[in-house]
Amino acid sequence: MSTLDLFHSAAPGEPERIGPCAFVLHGYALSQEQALLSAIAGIEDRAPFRRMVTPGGLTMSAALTNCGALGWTTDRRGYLYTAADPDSGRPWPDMPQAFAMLARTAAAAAGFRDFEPDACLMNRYASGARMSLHQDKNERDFGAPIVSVSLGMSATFLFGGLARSDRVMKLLLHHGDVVVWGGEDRLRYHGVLAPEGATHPLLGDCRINLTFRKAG
Ligand code: MD3
Ligand code: FE
Repeated sequence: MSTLDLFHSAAPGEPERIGPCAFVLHGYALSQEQALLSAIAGIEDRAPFRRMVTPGGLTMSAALTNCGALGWTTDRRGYLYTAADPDSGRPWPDMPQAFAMLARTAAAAAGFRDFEPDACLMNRYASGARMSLHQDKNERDFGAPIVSVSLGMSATFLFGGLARSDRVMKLLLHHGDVVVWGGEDRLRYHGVLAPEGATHPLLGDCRINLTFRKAG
């Protein structure tokens, strides 16, 4: 079977398997788009999107913010989760009910029961912004899955293997798609190319991605 066949093997509405423990739920968040967008607006008010500087001194092209008990940030020591927003000194905004519910039901639909995320990292990609290949390793427990929700413009997601040099597969993610990664796929290298295609009627010329994690 070719790589492309793998991406079209699911029946409509079925989770599409893209790895041993990784699934795409096409359009899973669509029915929640209004609730999600108004929740994002509320979070942005309290904790604006900002572009982080990596420990190596490079400014990331995507802008980020967080909600939930813990938020992912950078400082001179490296990457870390903190309870407070370093820009304001205040706790990160609470995780909205609509976020927590979506993450939990999507995880369950992909076979991961009782997912209780304590962190939601929100990435905003303006045109040209991207995220290069990396692993997500700052969470305490790799046993919990990661749930990702794509909103706005489409973008090509890259997923590789457990070594940076492993072959990378590509998957175009659209507004409303949800991806769930767990088990042996949890530590795969991954990245995302700049937003592509038409601007989005609700979000304009950007893509927003929510990633739910159990970080603490
Ligand atoms: C696969 N974000 O924030 S989400 C990140 O589209 C990040 O904003 C990308 O990578 C984005 O760290 C990709 C999908 C995703 C998130 C975490 C993963 C895929 C993953 C962890 C392991 C394997
Ligand atoms: Fe990541």
